[in-house]
Amino acid sequence: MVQPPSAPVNQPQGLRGDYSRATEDYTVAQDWERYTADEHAIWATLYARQIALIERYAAPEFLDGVRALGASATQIPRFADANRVLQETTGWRIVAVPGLIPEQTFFDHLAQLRFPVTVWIRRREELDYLVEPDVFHDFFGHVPLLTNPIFARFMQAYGEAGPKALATPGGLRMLARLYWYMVEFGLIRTGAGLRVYGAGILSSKGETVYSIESPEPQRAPFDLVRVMRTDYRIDDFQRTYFVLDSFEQLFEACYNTDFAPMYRRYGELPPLAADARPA
Ligand code: HBI
Ligand code: FE
Repeated sequence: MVQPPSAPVNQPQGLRGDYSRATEDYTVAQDWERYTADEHAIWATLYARQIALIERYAAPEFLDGVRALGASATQIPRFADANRVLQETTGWRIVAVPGLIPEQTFFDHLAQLRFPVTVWIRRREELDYLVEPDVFHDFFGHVPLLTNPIFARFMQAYGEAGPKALATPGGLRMLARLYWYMVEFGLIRTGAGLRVYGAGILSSKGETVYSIESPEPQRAPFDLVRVMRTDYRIDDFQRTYFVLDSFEQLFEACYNTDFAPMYRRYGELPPLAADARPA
């Protein structure tokens, strides 16, 4: 998700792609009253589809977060309500943004315990597939785990890693792969079997089932260097999912590692293929 924020959007509607009101840190007011009945109905459709799946497929920490947030099944959530829950659990909050924002700003928000959530919602014709984040992806997919102290701490450390990545050739690409595979498309092993925690999967009906049930994709144990070297698909289900043993494993691997030597060693090499199987 690294398009320039000013990229024109095909079909402007409401606040979609409207950066004109954004402040210096790219935040806007959520302006909840502006959502139409049809937009709330789209939320309700998406929410009902995913709620029916997550009990079976999502990680217990994600389900705990969904319960703690107590978001409405029928209306787009008010960010202020989620913020009361987040403040009490991990001290995070969400801020409203018009869409993708520049990397540096994105990293800075995370480092400051602010998660940017896109304000607009997709159209009915786009229920199953969207290239850019909307409020359903950002809120339903990302916000629940921000109630988990270890995962939230990892997200902060991720934001703090931004400046060094931006300053090193190939660094941003490598750091972005960590986000892609471990925040958007991560799986985790539990006592009850493999579960999903990645936001890109859990906001997609098709990939929630595919990532766990399909014999096609590779499911590889988490390996920091391999993750940061592996190319990814943005237009199809993933060829490889990386599997955590615990969120502590992710936090420890990242918090205790200086990424700079990795950037220097691998940053300018071609990536490993998305479906690469190590020799
Ligand atoms: N902006 N709103 C938003 N959401 C993202 O997930 C996002 C972004 N800007 C940059 C970005 N992601 C990526 O470059 C990072 O994940 C590396
Ligand atoms: Fe996302």
